Amino acid sequence: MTPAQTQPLESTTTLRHDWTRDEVAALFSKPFNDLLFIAHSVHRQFHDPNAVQISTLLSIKTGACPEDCKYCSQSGHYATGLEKEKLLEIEKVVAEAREAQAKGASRFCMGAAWRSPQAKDMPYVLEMVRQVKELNMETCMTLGMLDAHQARQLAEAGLDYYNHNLDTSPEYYQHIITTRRYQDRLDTLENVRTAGMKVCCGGILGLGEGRQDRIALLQQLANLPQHPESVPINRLIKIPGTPLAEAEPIDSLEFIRSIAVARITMPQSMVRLSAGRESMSDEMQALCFFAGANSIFYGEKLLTAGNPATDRDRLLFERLGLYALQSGTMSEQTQQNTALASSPPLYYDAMAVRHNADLTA
Ligand code: SAM
Ligand code: DTB
Ligand code: SF4
Repeated sequence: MTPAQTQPLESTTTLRHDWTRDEVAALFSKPFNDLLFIAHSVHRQFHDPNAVQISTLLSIKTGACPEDCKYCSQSGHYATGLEKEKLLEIEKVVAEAREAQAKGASRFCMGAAWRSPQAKDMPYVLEMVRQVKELNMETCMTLGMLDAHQARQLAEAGLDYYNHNLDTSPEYYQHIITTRRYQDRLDTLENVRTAGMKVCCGGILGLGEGRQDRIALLQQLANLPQHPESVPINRLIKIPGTPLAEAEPIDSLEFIRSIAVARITMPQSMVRLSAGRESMSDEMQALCFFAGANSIFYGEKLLTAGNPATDRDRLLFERLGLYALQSGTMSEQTQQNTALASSPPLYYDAMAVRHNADLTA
């Protein structure tokens, strides 16, 4: 069955960029079953519900970061015991990309612990992009803030995605990071867009924020001039030595709700169940996929922290009947499904949704 045939909603979704906080809050407040039903219906309308895009991460420059993000193992402000590493050699990065591709990753994401790249680093990272592209993999980088020139350089080298997260609400941001402003993040996102790259932008949950901050984060993301193609939702991995080492974990159902709201407000985007899967049960991950997550990081290490064993992920995919999207198929699928979707806005009425569901039974 195609996604269009299985979706129970009569009307379909248009992309909106004018979400109010009250509207996002109303989604969060829905009964869990209603919220998940709506999110899953939207998901089927735009995506193959059993396809998951797989990315693999590599830290290309580790630790000693001048920024003070309170969650991060790599910040030079905290004693986390992390071993620092200079910018890796290009050959080493390409070898890692080749290995990730052999294991099924369609995208290779390279992360550097910088506030922003320096001019002397650019030729190396540009060459990394060119050589990983030659493997016929999608490329993503996260190097901190970019000015317009750096963004153009990366785009010209062929970089597909740039990851730069808003992390939390504008109001809570200063409690988490003091060395830059929310507006700095928005400026980099604009430079990335203007240069023509795809945007990967999301946040972390479990920083001690309240629901109002999760609402505001998702509202910010959904109201960007264009939705990020990729929306990573990270669950805080508590790093000893950081100020958030003892943070109260976010409730699992609240995390799943957040995935569902991301799916509803950014229907066409890939929502990535990002850091923190190691601490999630298979059942919780299954609910995240049902709620609209359709991308993961695969491989036993993220940048510095752990990720589920590849055997566990393979088994999970098998048990859930999920399969890995091949490079390129995601955008084709999204385009196809977008073409299937017509213009009337989705009417978020749980009773109407139930009624329509009955009609398709
Ligand atoms: N330095 C770059 C920057 O800040 O944009 C990129 C690297 S940073 C590690 C990328 C993202 O990873 C952060 O924005 C944050 O959302 C996530 N992250 C970092 N440490 C994390 C942790 N301990 N748990 C969960 N997510 C984390
Ligand atoms: C994102 O949102 N999550 C990834 C990726 N973008 C770069 C990074 C997760 C990092 C988790 C902590 C670590 O490995 O140090
Ligand atoms: Fe540096 Fe990025 Fe970590 Fe912040 S999240 S300390 S900018 S590596």
